[in-house]
Amino acid sequence: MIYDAEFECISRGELEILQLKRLREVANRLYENVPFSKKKFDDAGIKPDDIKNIGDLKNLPFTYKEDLRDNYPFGLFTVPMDDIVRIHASSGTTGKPTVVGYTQNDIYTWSGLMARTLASAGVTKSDIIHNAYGYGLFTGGLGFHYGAETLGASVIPISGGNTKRQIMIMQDFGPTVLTCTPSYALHLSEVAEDLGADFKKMKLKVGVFGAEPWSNKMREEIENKLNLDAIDLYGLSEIIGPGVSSECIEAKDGLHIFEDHFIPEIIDPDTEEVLPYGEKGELVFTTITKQALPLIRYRTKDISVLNPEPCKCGRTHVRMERVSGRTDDMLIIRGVNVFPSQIESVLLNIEKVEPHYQLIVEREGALDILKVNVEVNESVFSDEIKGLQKLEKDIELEIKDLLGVNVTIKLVEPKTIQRSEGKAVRVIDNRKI
Ligand code: DLL
Repeated sequence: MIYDAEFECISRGELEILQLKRLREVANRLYENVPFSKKKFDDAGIKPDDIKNIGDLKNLPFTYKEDLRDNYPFGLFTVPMDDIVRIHASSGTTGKPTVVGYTQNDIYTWSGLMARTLASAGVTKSDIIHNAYGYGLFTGGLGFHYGAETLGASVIPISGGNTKRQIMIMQDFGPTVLTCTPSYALHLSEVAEDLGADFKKMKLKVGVFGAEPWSNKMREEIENKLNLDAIDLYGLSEIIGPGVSSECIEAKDGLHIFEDHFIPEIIDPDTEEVLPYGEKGELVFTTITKQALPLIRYRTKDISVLNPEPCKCGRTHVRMERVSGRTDDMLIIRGVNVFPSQIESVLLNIEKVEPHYQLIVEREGALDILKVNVEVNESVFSDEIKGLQKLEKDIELEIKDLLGVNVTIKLVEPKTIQRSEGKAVRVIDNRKI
């Protein structure tokens, strides 16, 4: 079903006119309300009124995650705090999160886009949605929740965790739609198996999965194990949260980007040059309807390809291929974004450990496990085993407190972590997805 045919099936010509009008409004809004953005425009020698056609977008300055960090927490908001009704956040490259804000109107926009996303997965108001994305600062839980209500579906706000109880609720309440990360979907299937619960006897027909990379192979596995159609959706907090792009159930072949709200570009991350459709590069988005925190040419660091071919579902918006990787070293562990540099900064604050460490990511069953091997100095290593175990637990707690992620710390002998002559290999990712 197409939720918003007027905009989702708009002709390319009309779309460009709409995008240009909205882009000019956003550029003016930033220029007039955010000193940081005005300076960026001035430094680039450009004024919002210089935007005469949509091709002029490429002359505007980029926005980076660091810009949000440098203006932490609310410095890039274009409206006074009185007009902000919601705040979310995701991990940044340092200990500080990236903070995003929404006006009431932004919440309407976002809810509409999430209703669109659900509709493109074939969900209707008759469905019951088991929403196992985390509720809280993460945009997943509340993003889906509001979208489900806007569509008129019934939503079970189960959030993440307590998996056995989730299986019971799925059996008893009969949800027809499952929303969670793809790895959690697989975990649910394992726990169900242990409990002797059978997905073939449940009513689930579709799952809307995203927030972390996954592959078509993993899609097949999920579809077989959970007995449903699995749909990919993509988004990031800075741009709005989930609801930036979504697959359609008709084709399941690329994610339609909601171009009446976000203008995508693919660039070469090194030269920063815009690449033509069909070439692989870094995704860059410009938000053209958001009020509180509009961003121009935001560098996502996600790697994808844009496909302008018409789709059999009738939507005219370009499709992006599944995100195939990132240009930086960000890891996503059970939906939580983790940068090796964050782990490093915790370790470096602990006296007894050396600055030599390695992160090992594994998938045990369906769950991501992050192990950290850390060298300690000779005197610590010759301590009693009890002391070493306590230190391991202390570091684990510290990381959990600061970054919200569970890790397993293993203290290792001095000089056992391989030294490298070039870039240190800090991360070994053994997950096969
Ligand atoms: O993960 C928003 C979201 C919530 C998307 C629920 C989908 C479902 P952040 O926490 O800011 O926001 O993380 C954004 O996650 O830059 C990608 O690297 C990655 N990501 C999100 N969706 C996908 C996907 C949410 N479908 C970062 N495939 C992004 C691959 C994804 N990676």
